[in-house]
Amino acid sequence: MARKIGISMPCCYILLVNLISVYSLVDQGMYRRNSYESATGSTGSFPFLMPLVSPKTPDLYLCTPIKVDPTTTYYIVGFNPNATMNTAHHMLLYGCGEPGTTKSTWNCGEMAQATAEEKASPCGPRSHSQILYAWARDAQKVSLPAGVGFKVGKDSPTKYLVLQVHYAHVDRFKDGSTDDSGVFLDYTEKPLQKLAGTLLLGTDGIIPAMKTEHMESACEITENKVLFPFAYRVHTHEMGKVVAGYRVRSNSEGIQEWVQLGKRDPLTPQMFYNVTNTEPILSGDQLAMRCTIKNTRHRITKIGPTNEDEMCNFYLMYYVDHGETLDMKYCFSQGPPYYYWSNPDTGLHNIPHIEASTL
Ligand code: IYT
Ligand code: CU
Ligand code: CU
Repeated sequence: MARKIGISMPCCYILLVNLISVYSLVDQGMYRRNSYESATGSTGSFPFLMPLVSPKTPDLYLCTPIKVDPTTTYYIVGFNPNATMNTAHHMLLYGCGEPGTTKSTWNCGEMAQATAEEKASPCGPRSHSQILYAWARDAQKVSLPAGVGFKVGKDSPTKYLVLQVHYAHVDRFKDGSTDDSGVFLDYTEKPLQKLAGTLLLGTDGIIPAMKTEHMESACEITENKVLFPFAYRVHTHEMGKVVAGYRVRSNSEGIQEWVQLGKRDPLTPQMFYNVTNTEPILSGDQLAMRCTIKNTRHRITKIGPTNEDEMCNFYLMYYVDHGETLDMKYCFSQGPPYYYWSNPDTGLHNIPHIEASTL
């Protein structure tokens, strides 16, 4: 059975055909070749919505995939959410090399790796994977800066897009009602010079019982590219207090200057927000991030996938004005008790003070 988008939204079926579904995904992982040809140079809005699902378990994370037409390169330039906080707690849009499963929908919670059976991550194991968009709390439409797009499809490692919707409250589905939460993707086939990318900074590590820990990572940009940062997103679990990201550059006196890129309470909606400083990031700069995590439990807490665990992430969205995005996609450290910015071998100094309010 084909996905229901085309049936429920006849207006948009052509767009679906244009953007994505020269192949359309069907239930048991089979692909059906669609006979429509896409017009070159076209621009449009593709409805990437849940296929009328009726979730019955509270706090379900549901994923649905689309295969991007592999014969065409597309540029996603904006995201127009179709969701309300009455139904969806959050949504994430992933770019994947392979989807987590071949089903039309699957359970893809963070605990997916922890528990077995019927669950899988948004992207396939060892597949290319990046977050392109995040929504929470009735967030409005977002557009990338003018002329900037995420490249997907033919000339990109992003071969699939996967939409994850977190259904927190499911009472309204008891009567069999269905949901089509999702996002309209504004796209163009006109080649764009400026390509968007995301870099994910994070840590592993352990937080001792009843202790406030600083989880830090830093990496040098060694590729000869100029990055224009424009948005950031933070992620922790419930014990996160603050997450901050910085660009670190040595001045002519050899003093490291730390410029803040973003800083947030991670318990506010974990969307992408504008960076606090849009100056370019250059080869030789370091990117650094710190999470302040307060463990109020009488036991240690580790970095891990479940709510019993913690995470420490800072996503930086940037564009390059020519050429490809960074080969470096991740910047992870071992975290506490091993890695701190202040370790002698990091080469970092002039480290920002920790505000008393977060101690
Ligand atoms: C261990 C950890 O920090 N996991 C994060 C970051 C992460 C994101 C992606 C790890 C991998 C990825 O492919 I994309 I490997 C994490 O799971 N973060 C959550 C989502 O589950 C992605 C988040 O909301 O940022
Ligand atoms: Cu959520
Ligand atoms: Cu997490």
